[in-house]
Amino acid sequence: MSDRVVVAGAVYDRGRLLAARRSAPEELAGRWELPGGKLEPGESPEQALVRELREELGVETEPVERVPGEWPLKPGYVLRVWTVRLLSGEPRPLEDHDALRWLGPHELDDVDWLDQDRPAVAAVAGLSAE
Ligand code: 9L3
Ligand code: MG
Repeated sequence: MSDRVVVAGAVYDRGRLLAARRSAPEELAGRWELPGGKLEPGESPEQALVRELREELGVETEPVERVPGEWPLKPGYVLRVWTVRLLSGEPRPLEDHDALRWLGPHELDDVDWLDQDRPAVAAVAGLSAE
């Protein structure tokens, strides 16, 4: 069986990357991630990402490009990441997060990323440095 996809957004605004601190489940709470979540039946990854960022952060976004690569999560799930442009709204931690931070290019190591997000953030940083 193929792995189920979890989508996450590298939301950029004025050169800073948005990091979100998870409030649940207990074993992930307090760790930072690129916000997103699981696909619902019938959704494309891009549709799922736009929906998740609307639900979790209250913003309208547009996926820009897929970040090359794929990172294993818990068994049966993989993480795929898109860079995302903010179209409207100011992100707020509405659902599943209890804090947000905008990280400048030299601040990407300042938060305790989820293990699986660490290589994804490195890939994102590599893209934006090009
Ligand atoms: N996950 C890991 N890194 C991320 C995201 C968005 C999600 N950047 C993991 C955490 C959960 C699973 O994927 O185990 C599903 O995510 P969610 O639907 O709880 O956000
Ligand atoms: Mg989520």
